[in-house]
Amino acid sequence: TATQYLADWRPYPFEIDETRLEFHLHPTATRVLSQIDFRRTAPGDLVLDGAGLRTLSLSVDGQPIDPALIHEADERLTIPDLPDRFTFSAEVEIDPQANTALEGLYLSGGMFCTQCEAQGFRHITWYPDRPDVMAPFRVTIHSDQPVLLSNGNPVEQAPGRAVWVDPWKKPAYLFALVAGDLRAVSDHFTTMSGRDVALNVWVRPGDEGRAGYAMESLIRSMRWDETAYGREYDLDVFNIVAVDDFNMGAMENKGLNIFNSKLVLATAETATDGDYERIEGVIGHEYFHNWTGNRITCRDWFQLCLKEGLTVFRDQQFTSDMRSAAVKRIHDVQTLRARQFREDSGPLSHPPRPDHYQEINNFYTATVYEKGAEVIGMLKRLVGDDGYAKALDLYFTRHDGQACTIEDWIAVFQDATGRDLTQFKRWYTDAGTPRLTMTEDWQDGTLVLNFRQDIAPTPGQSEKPPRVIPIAIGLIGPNGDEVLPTTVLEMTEAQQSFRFDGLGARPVVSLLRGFSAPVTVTREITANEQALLLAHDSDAYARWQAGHDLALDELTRRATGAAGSRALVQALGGVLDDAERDPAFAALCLALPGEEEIATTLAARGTPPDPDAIHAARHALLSEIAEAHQTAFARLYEAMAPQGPYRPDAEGAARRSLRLACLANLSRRDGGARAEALFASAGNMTERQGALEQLIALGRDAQALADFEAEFRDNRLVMDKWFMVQPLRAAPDQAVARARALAQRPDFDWKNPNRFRSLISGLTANHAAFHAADGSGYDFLADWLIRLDPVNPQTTARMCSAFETISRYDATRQARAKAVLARIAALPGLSRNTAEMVTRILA
Ligand code: B3K
Ligand code: ZN
Repeated sequence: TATQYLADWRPYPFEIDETRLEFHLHPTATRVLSQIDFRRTAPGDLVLDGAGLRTLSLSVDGQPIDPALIHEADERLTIPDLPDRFTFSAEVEIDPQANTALEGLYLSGGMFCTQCEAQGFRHITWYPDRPDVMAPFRVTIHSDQPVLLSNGNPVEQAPGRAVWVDPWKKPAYLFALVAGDLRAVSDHFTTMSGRDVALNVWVRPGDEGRAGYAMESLIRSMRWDETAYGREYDLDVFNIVAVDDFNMGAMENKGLNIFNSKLVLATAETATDGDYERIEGVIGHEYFHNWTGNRITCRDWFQLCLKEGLTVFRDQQFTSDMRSAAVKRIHDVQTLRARQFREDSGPLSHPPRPDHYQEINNFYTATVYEKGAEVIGMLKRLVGDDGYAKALDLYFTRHDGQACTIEDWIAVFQDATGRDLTQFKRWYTDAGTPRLTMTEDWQDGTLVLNFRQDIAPTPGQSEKPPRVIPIAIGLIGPNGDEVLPTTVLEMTEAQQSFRFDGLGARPVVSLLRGFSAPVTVTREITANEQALLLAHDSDAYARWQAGHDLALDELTRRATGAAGSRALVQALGGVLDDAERDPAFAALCLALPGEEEIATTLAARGTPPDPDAIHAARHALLSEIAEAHQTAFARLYEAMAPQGPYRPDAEGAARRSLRLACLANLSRRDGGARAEALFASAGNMTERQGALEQLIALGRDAQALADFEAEFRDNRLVMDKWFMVQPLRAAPDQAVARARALAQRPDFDWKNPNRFRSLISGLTANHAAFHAADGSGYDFLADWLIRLDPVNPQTTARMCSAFETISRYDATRQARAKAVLARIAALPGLSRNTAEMVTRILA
């Protein structure tokens, strides 16, 4: 399979004045008629993409085109010798029902829907399926389905027929069409310039009562983008559709966002606090794409982080404004470390802007998304809030209607602020997570901080020149007072020192406040100093990080056979005393680093992690904590009981998170009595799922699981949770057997991506179970990847990343994992998606 290179990008030699599409929908034989008005801008052939199309006719200005110009293997149609202006027409037939890959036009529960990013449109008709070819679209849909939707504004609606016109130029990946028996939850929004926009969230009949939160989130998103970025919506209608079969979370198609139903449907009884927060965040994310992605799009797919990094950054800002900024930052850092640092330290490491790929769908990664957002956060820290605002205004005015590159993005910051960002650009082009090492010299009231940055080689990149790293620090005196407020040090060299004079007593450095750069930190610090920061740091992230580091040190020592200390147990006592003042913070501190993170930390220090020892060490430490603080846990469990009806806001979620953290500790001693009581009495899914997870961990789950199933049998999204928590929370030596048994059930509808991911990722997230020494976890995953690949390559390939850490482990585990990967690699007809992932992991 051919590798695509950034260096090979060439401008398309035509522009499109209008694209007209006519769909005659049929489950197995949909006909698509297209007329595309091309205008030449440079010499060259017309090259169109098409995949899996039954081509019925092709013509240019009414003259038939020889079908021999189609090159099936390349999925291309090349027409030479065309005039400067012409209309290309095609008629093709496609089979939505056979489309299990869920790319292009497909059926979900009898409803027609589309997913075109990145290259799905070529499965619909012949087209320049590349993001730098933008056009206004006119779409006519013929179908007996009651609701017919496409992008833009509706211009004709009659039974059996609808016409939609999208006046805004867009690339094909933003095209969408939906036809089905749908019901709308409707509202409207008046924009900052006074235009009225009709808003609809479309769901299946019966789900109307579950779409209210999505609608509220949409309205909050529209208002926020006006106040925070001055961005106004630009069509008469904004539609969101919930579909059950979807490879990803959601898609920002112009004026017609299509969502995985799990990111739309929520009630207190069926959705957790985490679900609500994600719904709000993803509704925001897709809405914000209207400006960062749609009005200004990407020139080519190598630039994916131009829209994704920026839009993640914007949705993070939105969530911090809607909820708690401190909690949001800590959550984001946890996700970045768990997913992106992991990716960056293994065979799949790549820069936020990669320069080659085989299958672009394999690059919708934590690096492109989450690291892409961190890079923007650093840029904002370096140029300041005003500089950032100026640069963004310039970006929107200069590039509206264009398909852009990371170079364009950096240029607006340089032009708006006058700052040279040549070195900064390495954050986009270089892979790898810098390791920042700090040592301290203290003498006569002067503190010198010496920093060194090291970046390990990554696949294809051995040279790693130093990057500019904004290091936010503060200094805390021995009595806990802040002696230096937050100061950003700009590190530009491989080694650099910074000096602070006139200090009274030796302070403790609060390092990397707010997680000011995506780096790992190595420093010498005592448990007492960590405890001081945990108790007194004015920066919430740094305070949490101090406790987290204390816990990680304790856990890694114990997991490698060293004796335990009481430092963490004692420090948590202080956290618990203060817990009622900030329940969310206390809950975050009580959630000790997970087994995966302990493994990562050990591996980074050159010790192959032993999954069983890690599990045992963590279990033992949790039991000590549970015992030492049982009175506080019991008190707080009662104090955090619900005060009135469930509300999915940050305050309520904070109380519930602390309550569930207390429950986890209490369950270690009460045999599950409280968890059973809570499971039976709780009126919301957050507490019910939390209680169920404890019962599974204790092996006392039979009744609760049966009750849960009886109650929610007909609710797919809730049953997904049921499938996920069992392999996730089961004891490691039972989880694989359990997952195998669950996979035999008739309701394990494995072709549905949500159901597949629930069960399979439930297991792969159970670290000691997935990495079982006998290889049973690896075998289980491989068996299912092999089964899913011919059906849905995209979802299969994504889940291969469970293997990205194998080289950390001992020789036996490595050999077992490599053997199953080789088994996958050898399959005849393996998809390009999965083949690329397996090859990279084995390289
Ligand atoms: N842009 C889409 C992702 C499309 C995935 C293609 N495999 C969702 C988002 O990031 O908003
Ligand atoms: Zn996005």
